[in-house]
Amino acid sequence: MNGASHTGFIPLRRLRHLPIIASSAFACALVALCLTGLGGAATSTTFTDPAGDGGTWLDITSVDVTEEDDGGILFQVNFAGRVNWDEDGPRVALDLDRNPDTGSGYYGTEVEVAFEGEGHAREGRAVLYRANGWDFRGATPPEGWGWGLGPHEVDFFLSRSFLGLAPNAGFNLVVATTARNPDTAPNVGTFDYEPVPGAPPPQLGQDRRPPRVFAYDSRGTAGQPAKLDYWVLEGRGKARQVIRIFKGHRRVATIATPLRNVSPFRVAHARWRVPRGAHGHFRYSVRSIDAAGNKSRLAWASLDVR
Ligand SMILES: [Ca+2]
Ligand SMILES: [Ca+2]
Ligand SMILES: [Ca+2]
Repeated sequence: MNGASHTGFIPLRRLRHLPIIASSAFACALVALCLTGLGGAATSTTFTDPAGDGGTWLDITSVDVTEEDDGGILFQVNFAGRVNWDEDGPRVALDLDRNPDTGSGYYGTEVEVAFEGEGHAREGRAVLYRANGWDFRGATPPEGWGWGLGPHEVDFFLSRSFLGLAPNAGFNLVVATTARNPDTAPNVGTFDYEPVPGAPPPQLGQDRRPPRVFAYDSRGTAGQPAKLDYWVLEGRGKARQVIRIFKGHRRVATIATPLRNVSPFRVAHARWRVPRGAHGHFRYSVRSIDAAGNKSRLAWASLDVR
């Protein structure tokens, strides 16, 4: 994902918070102690992700969700390599109503907690966001929330009451690293977390929310394929795109993709071979259509050909 596109979605606003766990080499041990001290029995569910698919320094291998009797939930994100605390770390996004058609563009998640690295002369820390339309907005963390770092893990700790979750309510979650080519767990869509074993996920109604699409100014060379960048947000993670390329008011090409997985964590692109002898300013539009046939608005960007 390119930085420019990301800026509009991940708010850069920094919020103050009160971590119960400082950023230190012993943070994980403290998390464990904390949890042990807070309540009695804990139950843990592990979601795995392949190693080696990250393509970045952070390669997720698993996500553990551990529940305490008192309603605390620990999210432990585990990595194949060592965590570099200077860099922005993983984000955990939660679809609390288990409805991909409500909430943010990250598969309909309502809450996101993310680790922001130690760059820019400040300490690394966790930040909390709540969905605001398709986007997220910084939120004030509750008392008693926490986060921790280990050589191979980043942990977040939140309570069911803060998340508005009933004691046995399930939720969906997705974890993603912050990178141009991020690793996500799962690779497509969200994990279905069900604290009551065997309980089926809720039935979804008709998808009535169209995708949202952004297009990014691109450059091309006559006679060469040009990359037309765009970014699709669709709660259910499947859409097809129609890309139309114009010179002035004249349409010069149309590209249609099949219905396929679209990740909100990646910028996608279509390739168009620029005709020989073409030059100057072109424009292109992108429309995204989800599996139910809901159509996005048109997104426009320029294609400058040298
Ligand atoms: Ca991985
Ligand atoms: Ca939702
Ligand atoms: Ca939809």
